[in-house]
Amino acid sequence: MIKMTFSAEVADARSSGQPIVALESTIITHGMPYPQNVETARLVEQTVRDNGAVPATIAVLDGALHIGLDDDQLTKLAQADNVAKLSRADMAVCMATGGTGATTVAATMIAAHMADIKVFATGGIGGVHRGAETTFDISADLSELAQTPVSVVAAGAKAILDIPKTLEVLETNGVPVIAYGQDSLPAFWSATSDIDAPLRLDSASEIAKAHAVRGEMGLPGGQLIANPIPKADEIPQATLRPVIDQALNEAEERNIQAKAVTPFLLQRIFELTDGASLTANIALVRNNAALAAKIAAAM
Ligand code: PSU
Ligand code: MN
Repeated sequence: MIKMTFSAEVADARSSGQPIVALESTIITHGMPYPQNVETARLVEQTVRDNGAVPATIAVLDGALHIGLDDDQLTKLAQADNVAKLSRADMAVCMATGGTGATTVAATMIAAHMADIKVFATGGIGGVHRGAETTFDISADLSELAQTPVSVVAAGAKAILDIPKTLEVLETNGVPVIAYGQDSLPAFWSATSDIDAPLRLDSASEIAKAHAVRGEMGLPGGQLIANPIPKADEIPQATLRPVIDQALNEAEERNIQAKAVTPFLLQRIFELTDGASLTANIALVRNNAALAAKIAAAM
């Protein structure tokens, strides 16, 4: 029933036992404008290769679950309008009806696990939105981390979110949040925040080992690896704070809801920073891809 299609590169890596890193596609369709989205997707794939692993960008195309996209498929997806944003709740319906959709962190984790891929790189995970006490807007990415055994390398949760509440939900659900190489929890566009990460590890091999130990213990779920954006590429928190506040106010005034919230905020912050947020976003995704490749190789 399920149609799972591997790219030639990924099929080859599977048969020869090379390390593979999963990559999501919502960041392409809903997280960045064209043509930077497809340029970034290609750069991120190349970064994975340069660091010793094979990239598998995941999406649903005409009902088939693709593990690895060729350049033509990547370009088409990046240019398409009205691509669905798929999470755990809507992935199966999309596949059953022959639809096309981009996978969020949650959906990419599900697909990666189906394809036996243990490491996944993205920009920033979804989390608890500010005002969640009235909207109940909590990303399905968090519950996915609690149940699907994939290690996700991200630059923390996106700074548009309520970070303390996001950490609380992750803790309640038993998700290890591991800062890489520093005590402070990275804040997406900024390398540090004023919150310490619950855990810290300093090498890819330790992260790989922790993933394996969880598996041996029979614990469900994955790990969130919070990898700071390189200092040279960061936008300091103080610069971003008023921009994020303005974007959040506009979202409220325009009554932006549900799946549209994150894409709206990212687009407004891109405009309000004259593109600087996108430049930082590209740098942090590449940095995450490099670390994910090293973790996958260490496994
Ligand atoms: N990382 C980025 N840009 C993005 C995303 C992650 O740098 O656009 C996407 C991921 O697909 C993540 C989604 O799962 O944003 C979160 O959406 P929501 O807040 O609606 O759960
Ligand atoms: Mn949401």
